[in-house]
Amino acid sequence: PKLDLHSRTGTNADTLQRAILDNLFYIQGRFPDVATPHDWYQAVAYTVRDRQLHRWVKTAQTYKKQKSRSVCYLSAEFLIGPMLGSNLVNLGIEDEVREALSALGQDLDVLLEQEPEPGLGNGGLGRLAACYMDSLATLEIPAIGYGIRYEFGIFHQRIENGWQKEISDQWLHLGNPWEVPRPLLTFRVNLGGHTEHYTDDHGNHRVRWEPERVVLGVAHDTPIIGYGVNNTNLLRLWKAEAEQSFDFEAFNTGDYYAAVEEKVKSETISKVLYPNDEAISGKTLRLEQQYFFVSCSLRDMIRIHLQQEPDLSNFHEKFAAQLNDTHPAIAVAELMRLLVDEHHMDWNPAWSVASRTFSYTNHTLLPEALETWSLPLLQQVLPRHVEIIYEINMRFMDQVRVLTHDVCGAVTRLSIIEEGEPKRVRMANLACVGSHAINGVAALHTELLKKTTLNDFHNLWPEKFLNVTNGVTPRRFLLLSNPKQSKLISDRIGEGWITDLEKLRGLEAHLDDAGFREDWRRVKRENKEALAKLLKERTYVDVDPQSLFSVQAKRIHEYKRQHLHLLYVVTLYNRIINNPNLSMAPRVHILGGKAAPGYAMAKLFIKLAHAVGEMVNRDQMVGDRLKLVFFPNFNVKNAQRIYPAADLSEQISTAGFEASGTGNMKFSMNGALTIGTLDGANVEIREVVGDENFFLFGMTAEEVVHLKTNGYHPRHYYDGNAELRAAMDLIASGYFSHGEADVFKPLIDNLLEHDPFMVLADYEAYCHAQSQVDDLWAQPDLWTRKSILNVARIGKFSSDRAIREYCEKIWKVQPTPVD
Ligand code: 26Q
Repeated sequence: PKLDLHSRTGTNADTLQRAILDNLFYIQGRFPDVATPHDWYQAVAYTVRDRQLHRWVKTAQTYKKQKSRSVCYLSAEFLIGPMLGSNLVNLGIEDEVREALSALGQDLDVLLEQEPEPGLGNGGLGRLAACYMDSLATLEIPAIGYGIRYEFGIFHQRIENGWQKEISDQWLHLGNPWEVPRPLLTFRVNLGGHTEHYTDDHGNHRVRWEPERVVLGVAHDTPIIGYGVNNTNLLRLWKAEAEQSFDFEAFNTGDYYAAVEEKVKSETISKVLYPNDEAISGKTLRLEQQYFFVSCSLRDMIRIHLQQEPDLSNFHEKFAAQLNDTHPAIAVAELMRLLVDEHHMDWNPAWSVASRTFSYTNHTLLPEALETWSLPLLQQVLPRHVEIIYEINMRFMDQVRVLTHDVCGAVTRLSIIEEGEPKRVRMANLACVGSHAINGVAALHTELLKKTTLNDFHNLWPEKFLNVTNGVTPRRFLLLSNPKQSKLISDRIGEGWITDLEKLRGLEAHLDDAGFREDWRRVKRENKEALAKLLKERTYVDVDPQSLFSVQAKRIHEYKRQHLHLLYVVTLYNRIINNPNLSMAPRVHILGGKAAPGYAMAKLFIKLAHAVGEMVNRDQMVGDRLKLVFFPNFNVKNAQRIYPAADLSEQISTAGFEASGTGNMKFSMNGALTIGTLDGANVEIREVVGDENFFLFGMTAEEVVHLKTNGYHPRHYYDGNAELRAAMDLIASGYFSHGEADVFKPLIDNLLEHDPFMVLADYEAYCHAQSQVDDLWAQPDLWTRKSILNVARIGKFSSDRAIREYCEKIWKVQPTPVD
């Protein structure tokens, strides 16, 4: 019989059913009678993967033939989240797979729950990288995401007695059907040791790096499929392995443990994601992680390049490498090392290639959050890179002295080396010097970067600076996570919005259609019912889906001001206590987010949220007027169930501190109104949705700076506002902590004595804005109109728009469609 090549990759329900059964049998070694839901999940996942790989092969062939320029997105984090749902959506086979499964007696929704989430990131920065991978593929841009295959991703958060407990994340435990290990694609990465300078036979000065140890980086590929296109790009993550599984000499002399030790030490490098979303200092392992994945990635790019070109002189024409923050910034020195030491290029042409290859995205304004490494530590791990960084800096300093005449000490601030004991290497300076473009992640953030954090660099090279406001993928965060709202939208304006989010504007034409507004309310109501059910399962708290759902879900940080939110909840509680018959808009306040394990104040916020919730939720006098719930273990999977159910999105950071925020976009896209400060992308969200559709409060970034420089006295606000005083006093009294006044003392004292993020200064304005929320909530139809308008006007915040801007303004790459 003739072999049907497509039988393995066909996408009608019958073929899919056959394939699922085959995979259940031949991969899982199971048959339907004994298969667990997880077995079925794996069988479906492999079925989907076959169809992805089919497209991936076609994609690789096309890119190779067309010799397209590729984007390489270098990021220490890719918070991709569960893959099955989004792959089905992007392949457009969700209905067919659902049908195939139901013929097999299986429910796709149950199987989707089986997938462990790849939590290879902390929060915004890692999730941004994942959204950008989705958009790159959808826009048919050749791209590779390069990162680390952490064996343990971000920890799982469990709550014990109100406190966060970290549980290790074993996402690979039952196998990972989405990745293809490439054991043959392995690089040896040097670490430690010393350098030797010598002259070769032709009289050239050469450098040899004699490492102390060598670690292997093994490629693991996860195909990333675009929506509605054939393009399938690669997420290539590196796993660290030992050079040899045994040190035979040690083994033979009987020292078995010494023999295994090296292996363990090597594999440690990709063992675990650092759960901090701020720079930490002094951690050798973190530096090794960064260098490890950067070195493998650059050498992989060089390998690919040399398959097509005779030499590396036009490397920058074939690759655009984006540095996602400074975490991969050592790439600047590493590419110079590879070009000069290993490929014998002269310094100047090598520098020209490197600086035309790299561009750098900054995600933070806080000078103290900028990454620096102590020189002795760097010397210990990367001796050759210290020499190269000194060479780069010397040439740069010469240039700077001429250009700036050292006005106001600009030279010391621009230097890559920070003087002090010990000296430190400023990774942001290295990234700026080695890149041709530098961007912030929201308009305000970029302006502040230019004026403050990177001001000296902006004075030096104004043309290098530009803004690319962040975006999020509407495939995962609307189409997949909110099928009901998506259907409602598509029924009205067609499906074009999925890849052209500005088309949502078409919804404005339906604003005056009362039936549409009613449908809109019903969908939100159903989404809230689903979340209420989930909340009950996870927290045992009953909430009424009729209430206003006000949500703050993001990493826990003082600058994000979860405590401002909690002070407001306590204020509402006090109002009810003082006036038991108070008539008010019933509210459910939902908080969620992980705290870095070493961040004591953030962990205390979580405890406070639980403590207040416990008292408020069971107080008969309060009834259904007020609930406070902490949703445990906020991750991508949970996020997808939270955004669609929010009425109000809390974006209340101190102005000037949140670089962009991306949760703000996801909430709006799902029909929530925002209560927020003029910070990060909030500014632009308010601009596009209209200020009458946004609850603004609080000081501007300028006012924050002004108040700080003129002396901020939080106690003044405490003394001046009776409700604020009552809320803080109630917490300080031990009312929420079984009479133990000490528990929350650090939090209250900090607010009264320092309040670094000016919570007290913004409290009154925040309460006032919340009252305006209540007023609008009392007019449901008006609320619905504003909700629809938020969605209709949110198109700008698609990651497709952001990626288009990167392609045009920075990467200069064009689409390469795949047939
Ligand atoms: C650095 C060195 C050592 C250890 C950890 C780190 C580290 C890791 C993660 C430092 C920072 C991060 C993450 C930062 C982050 O998520 N920033 C957020 O980026 C989003 C995407 O641009 C923005 O929307 C947020 O405003 C910003 O806070």
